[in-house]
This record gives sequence, C-alpha cells and structure tokens, in this order.
Amino acid sequence: MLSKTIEEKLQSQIHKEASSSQLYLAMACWADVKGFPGVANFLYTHSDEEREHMLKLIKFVNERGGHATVPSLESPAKNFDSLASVFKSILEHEILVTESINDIITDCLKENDHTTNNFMQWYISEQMEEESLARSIIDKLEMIGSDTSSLYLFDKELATGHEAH
Ligand code: OFO
Repeated sequence: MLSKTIEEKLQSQIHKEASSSQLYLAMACWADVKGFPGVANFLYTHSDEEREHMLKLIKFVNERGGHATVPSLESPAKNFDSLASVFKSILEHEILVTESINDIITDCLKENDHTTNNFMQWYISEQMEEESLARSIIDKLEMIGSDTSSLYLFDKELATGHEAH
C-alpha cells in the first residue's frame, strides 16, 4: 500500500512524464516542418517513450492501492531556435526529471518503501541513458555548427535510429 506522501510524489512524476511527452511532441512537430524528418522521427519516438513512462507509473499507483489522476497539461512552446537549442532543452529537462526521481527514492528510503524504490530503479537507468544520449547529440551538433551538409547527414543518422536507443 502506498503512503499518501509517496502517492503524491508519484502523481507529480506522472505529470512530469506527461509534460515531457508533450514537450517532445512539440519539438518533433517543429523539426518536421523545418525539414529535419530524421530528428522529427527521433523526437516522435521519444515522446511516445515518455508517455510509456507515464503509463507505467499510472499502472503502478493503481496496482498499489492508489488512484492515479490523469494530469491536465499546458501547451508547450511551438517554436525553437535551433536543433542545438532543442537538444540542450531536452538535456536540461531530463536533468530536472532525474532530480525528481532521486527525490522520490529518498522518500522511499525514509519510509522503508522498498517496493516503490525497486520500481523507481528502472527510471534511474533510463534517465542515465537519456542524459548521456542528449549529451552526445549536443556534442555532435556543436561540432557540426551550421554546416548544412553535415546537418543533413546528422538528420539521416537520427532517422535510422543510429543514435537512438
Ligand atoms: Fe526521460 O523522463 Fe521519463 O523518465
């Protein structure tokens, strides 16, 4: 059975995962209309993955005696400055998500909630992968700069899922 504190924390995490999904969907739309189909594809997939993260949490809360609330979401930004700024925002966003997951785990340890702690470990590994992927993409984009033929190849590479996990 979940304590009230842990249930509230998980509920707030549900909101964060849903917001991430929305944000990456907006970024995917932007990349799509700006002529980066590979990046768009990568971001559509990332958006779906975040929705999966949300669903996983919702099901866990319901299975453990809580009752998950489907969050209402604000509309994310529609326009972004550049590919580099998109991936920098993703990294910043994911760092915040990691902090909030760590915070839930700290509460689980305080409350001896080993089940939730164990469940949240999956999110920890997922975050490590997402952060390092975002960092490697940012490094690559910094190297490319504004060289259009390299950007074209970069986009193609993301389309084949070469960078994705
Ligand atoms: Fe990458 O946010 Fe989900 O966990």
